[in-house]
This record gives sequence, C-alpha cells and structure tokens, in this order.
Amino acid sequence: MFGKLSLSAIPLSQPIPLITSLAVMAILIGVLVLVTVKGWWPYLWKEWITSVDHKRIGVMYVLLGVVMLIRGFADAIMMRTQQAMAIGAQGYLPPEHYNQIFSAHGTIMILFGAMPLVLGFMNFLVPLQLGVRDVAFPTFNSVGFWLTASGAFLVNVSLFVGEFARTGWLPYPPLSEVGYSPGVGVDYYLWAVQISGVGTLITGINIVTTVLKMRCPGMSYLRMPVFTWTALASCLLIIAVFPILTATLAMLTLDRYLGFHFFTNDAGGSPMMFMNLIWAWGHPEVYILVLPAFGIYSEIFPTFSGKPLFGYRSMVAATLFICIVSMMVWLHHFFTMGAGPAVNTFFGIASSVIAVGTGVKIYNWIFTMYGGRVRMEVPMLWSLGFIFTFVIGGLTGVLLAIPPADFLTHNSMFLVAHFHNVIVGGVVFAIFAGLEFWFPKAFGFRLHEGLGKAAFWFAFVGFWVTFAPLYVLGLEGMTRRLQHINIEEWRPMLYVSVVGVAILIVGVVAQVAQLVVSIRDREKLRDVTGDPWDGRSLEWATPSPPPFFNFAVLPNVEGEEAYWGIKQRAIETQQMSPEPRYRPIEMPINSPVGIYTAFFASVFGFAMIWHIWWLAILALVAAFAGFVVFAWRDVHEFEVPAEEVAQADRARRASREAALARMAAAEGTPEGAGA
Ligand code: HEM
Ligand SMILES: [Cu+2]
Repeated sequence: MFGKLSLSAIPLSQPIPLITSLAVMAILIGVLVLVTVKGWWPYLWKEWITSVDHKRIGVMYVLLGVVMLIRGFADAIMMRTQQAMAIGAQGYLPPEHYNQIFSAHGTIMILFGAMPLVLGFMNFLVPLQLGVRDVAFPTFNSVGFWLTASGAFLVNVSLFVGEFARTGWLPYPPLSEVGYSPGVGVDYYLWAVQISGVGTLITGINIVTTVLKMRCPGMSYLRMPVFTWTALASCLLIIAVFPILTATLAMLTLDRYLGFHFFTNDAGGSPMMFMNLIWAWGHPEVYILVLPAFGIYSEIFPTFSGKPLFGYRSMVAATLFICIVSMMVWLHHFFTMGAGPAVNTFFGIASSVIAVGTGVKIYNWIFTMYGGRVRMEVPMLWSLGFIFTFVIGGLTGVLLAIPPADFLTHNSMFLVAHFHNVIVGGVVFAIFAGLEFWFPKAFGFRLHEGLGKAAFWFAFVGFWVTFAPLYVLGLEGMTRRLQHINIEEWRPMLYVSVVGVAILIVGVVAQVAQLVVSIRDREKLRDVTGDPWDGRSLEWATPSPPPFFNFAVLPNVEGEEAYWGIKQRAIETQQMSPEPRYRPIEMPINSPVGIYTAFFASVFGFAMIWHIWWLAILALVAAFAGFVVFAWRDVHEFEVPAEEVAQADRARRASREAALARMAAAEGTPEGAGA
C-alpha cells in the first residue's frame, strides 16, 4: 500500500535532522496559522499564488531562491565546523550524515538557490526592459515557477522523511546505482531535479519567445539592454542543455527502478557516458547562471558611472561567444580520466578561450567607469567586489584548464576555492547587487543604505577569509569532501576558514536586518519618481511598483538606452511628450493551473521515491487532467477599460512633471547650474 514508506523513514534516532525538522515545521505551522488568523488567504491566492503577472512570478522566484540560499548556507556552516573539529577526531557529524550535507548543499545552492534567483530576475526584468506587458506565455510561466518550487519542496521533504543522496551534487554512477545507494536518497535527488528541470525549461522557452517576438516599437536587437541580451543567451542555453539533463536523469532512473544498465560496466553500460552527459549539461549550467549575472553588472556600471556602457556591441558579441563556446568545454571536468593528450589539449584550449570573452567584458566595465562620475552606492560596491573576486577565480580556472596542472589540483580544495570564487563572486554578488538595485522598482521603496554597506563589507571580507585558505589547503594536498582529517598541518588554515564563516554569518544577519529595517522605515525610503538611481533602460520609465499592465501605451524607442533618451529630451525641453490617446488593453486572467500542476507533481515525485505506484499513477493523471481542463477554457483575458489605463498613467505623468519641475528649480541654484 505505501511502498517502501514506513515509520522508520523518519529520523527519530538522529538528533540534528530531527531537531531541524521540528523547528522548520514549527515555523511553517506558525506562518500558516498567522496567515489564517489574519485572513490573508484570499489576498495571497488572488494576488500571488494564482497570479500570471511576470513581475509577481519574478518576485516569488526570488523569494524561493533567498530562502533556499539560507538553507544551503546552514549546510555550509555545518561542513566547515565539522572539518575544523574533525582534525584527528570524529567531529560531531556521523559520516553518512556529512555526505548528505555536502550533496544537499551543492544541489540546493545551484539548482534551488541560484537558479530561481536568476530566473526571477529574468522574469521580472525582461518584459519591462523590452517595453511590453508580459512574457509570451503568462500562464505557462506560472506553471514553470510552481514546478521549480515543487522540486525545492521535495528536497526539503528529504530532511524529514527518509534521506538525501550521498553522492555529491552530481550523482555519479556506479555510486548512485542501486548497488551502492540502495536507499531513497538518490531517488529524492532524481525526482526533485527532474521536476524542477521541467519548470526551468518552460521558463527558458518563455523568455526566448518573449525576446524574439514581443519587443515594443523601435526595440531592434541592437537596442536591447545588455541584461536582456544575457537573458536571451542564458535561456538559449537552457533550451539546448536541459533536455540533456532530463534524458540523463531518466536513464539513471531506469537503471535504478527497472534494472537497465546504461551506466553500469557489467551488462554493457558505461559510467563514462554519465560523465559526458552530465557535464554536457553541467558546464553550460554555470554559464546559464553567470551570463545573466554579467547582465546585471552591465546595467549597474553605466547607471552608477553616469555614462553609457562602453563597447555595447562588443559586449553583445562576447555574450554570444561565451554562450556558444561554453557548450564545447565540458570535458575539462574529467581530464584525469584517460582520454589522452589530443582530446585533453583540445578541451584545455577551448576552456581557456572563454577567458578571452570574459576579459572583453571586464575591460568594458572598467572603461565604463573611466572618466565617469562614479557613485559608490551599494550595488556598485557589490559590482566592484565582483570584479576583484571574479578575476582571481577566472585566473585559477585557467590554471585548472591546463591538463597537467589539473592532474595535481583535481578534486582538491583548490578546486572548491576556484568554483566558489566564480560562483559566489560572480553569481551571488550579482544577485545582491541586483536586489539592491531593483528592489525599489518591485516594492516602491529603497533598502536601507548603511546596513546594505555593512552587509557588503562583511560578506566580502568573510568570503575571502573563508575561501583563500582553501587554495592553500588544496596546494598542500587536501582533497574535497573529507569527513575527518588526519593531517595535523592542515589545522591552521581550516581554523582560519571557520573564522571566515563567522564573518559571513554577520553579513547574512546584516542583510536580513536591512530588509526588516527597510520595511519598517518604508515611508521614509519611498521612491515616488519610479527612477531612484537615474536609470537608463525602460523599467525606470514605469512607476514603482509598476502597474500590472506595465505600460499604458507601449513606448517608442529611438536609439540605444531607450529611457535615457526620453528623459534627456524631457529635461532639455522642460516638458513631457503630449498625452497619448489611451485605449483599453487586454490582460491575461489569473489561473490556478500552476499551483495545481505543481501540487500533483510533488505528490507524483513523492510516490515515485517511495515506490507507491498507485498514487504515482493517480497523481500523474490528475496533473495532466488539469492541463486538459485548462486548455478547454473559453475566457483567457479580461479588458482593462481605457479610463482605468488613463487614470493610472496620468498619476505617473504628474509625478514625472513634479520631478522635472524640481530639477528646473535646482538648475537655478549655483551648484546645479554647473551640471
Ligand atoms: C558562502 C558560503 C559557502 C560556504 C562556506 C561553502 C562551503 C562549501 C564547502 C566546504 C564545500 C565542499 C564540500 C566538500 O566537498 O568537501 C562546498 C561545495 C559546493 N558548494 Fe559551497 N559554500 C558556500 C556557498 C556556496 C554557494 C553560494 C554556492 C552556489 C551558488 C555553492 C555551491 C557549491 C557546490 C556546487 C559545491 C560542490 C558540492 C559537491 O561537489 O558535491 N556554495 N561548499
Ligand atoms: Cu566546466
């Protein structure tokens, strides 16, 4: 009846997961009770859960990512403290638990932390930057988000019921085959990643279609903001490689469930095939994350330097170059596997060539600042921290891409330091820069500046104190994923690294405090203009937060930096363009199909993990039935009357006119006159 599921699946004898489970459940129940008592359900259901508005979906993606980032950070704290305590001793984590933690940490950080954050930025920004009202398939978009949430949910369930994989974040066979991993851990991994992968593919298709088909009048390809370009490149990669992931996981699933032998040496399969397939997805995956991050920096450097981006066209070319070459280097992840010198040389050179494209970008960002009036606000601090950190991460990457050098550093702490340099310095710093930058757009008020600066400095210093010692340890020969350590010489550096984690914790606390304080002081921090940073692209032409239809009348773009041009003209002539003729507009209606599908996808995944076949079949049928019902609906859109559109837009125009008048008044004063 319940397959492999029994009471023994709940970790009653292990205090750490048990206490965590109970605490998380207490918080969850608390939140649910609060929402019920306050009567917030109708609002949440109508405005958020069933919303198909790309901005709301973007915000929910970001929220999911932030929560999972904190969860992954908790794992990181445990790993670093365990290793510091386990020098010539056992430490406090039993081996099988430690192995689950590093597997969950990597999986969560990449697939359920960074990925939703990056997808959230794309969802929120791309339609605004293109001057359109929504993505190409709004309801599909909601399904994509909820499927990602479903995967994240299953990973967290593994903490309470059963176990997680002990294979590392990429489940290499034969370790992940039933023979060596008989439990449900790998199955949790397989179904969680499979379900969220479908969601990611949906979002990828949506963004690519939006960029190719839905730009506002005048928005030619070479006038698109660089963030939108990077979103396009990233989503093209998603469409190219996520199907590989799906197929690979499906093959491993067949191996585990039905005794196929795709990846076992006996009976003719090959574990090397898994390596090739998983990294054919895995390497592009890191570029799926880092390209949009480059896009975020490309918006921030011009804005805070008061200058257009240097070398716009070379930036676009470099983006596309990286997009293509990133698919040709996967084999550098297994140089040591005996492919021979010719193959290794090819992949070594291909890998190093990516650094050329990245170098172009770094120079462009530096030249953007050169001669500009640079404002050192919080997004800019993260961006400068990124340049420093990422350049070093890139250099050590080039080192690893030299096959003979990789024979020494492969699977060592040096590698761990390298990829955290690029992934934290590149992607996570971009996320924090972007959150600070676009927060006022999404919510209508800025974040507290002092706490933002504190958060940056603690995170930056904490990052380096944590990870620089790992380079040293790697060169001293320490391998990754050690549960306990018997070489006394490694002690000092392991201790320094723990100090770094303590500094990072302060940074995280500052970040959370910033949010709390800013919400408390939101009236003081209110952004009335919609353009708090003197921005250059179209999202800053809307009020903060933008109305659900984004633009009352689609903008007409005449040149690169669409909004900057419109703004300069208004300032020169001291007046705005004449009021347009407002028309009624059509907007898509809300739909519960996303949450409905995700609910049954979660049940399906859970049932498959525990071999509860009847429930799996039922849930699968229910999930698809939802789609069929949805496809048959008659009403897709509702009409917003012209009067409502006009009213919203007149309010926006009034606040812009007030801003113009303020600027004109400032012009009269002595300092203003020189500007
Ligand atoms: C900021 C504090 C962080 C710390 C202290 C930390 C710590 C660690 C440690 C110690 C390991 C190696 C475990 C081992 O193999 O011995 C590791 C692995 C990993 N981390 Fe982090 N991490 C942090 C943040 C992140 C972030 C933000 C990401 C991604 C966005 C990330 C992604 C990964 C991945 C993919 C692995 C590889 C896991 C594996 O090979 O199984 N980490 N981390
Ligand atoms: Cu790679």
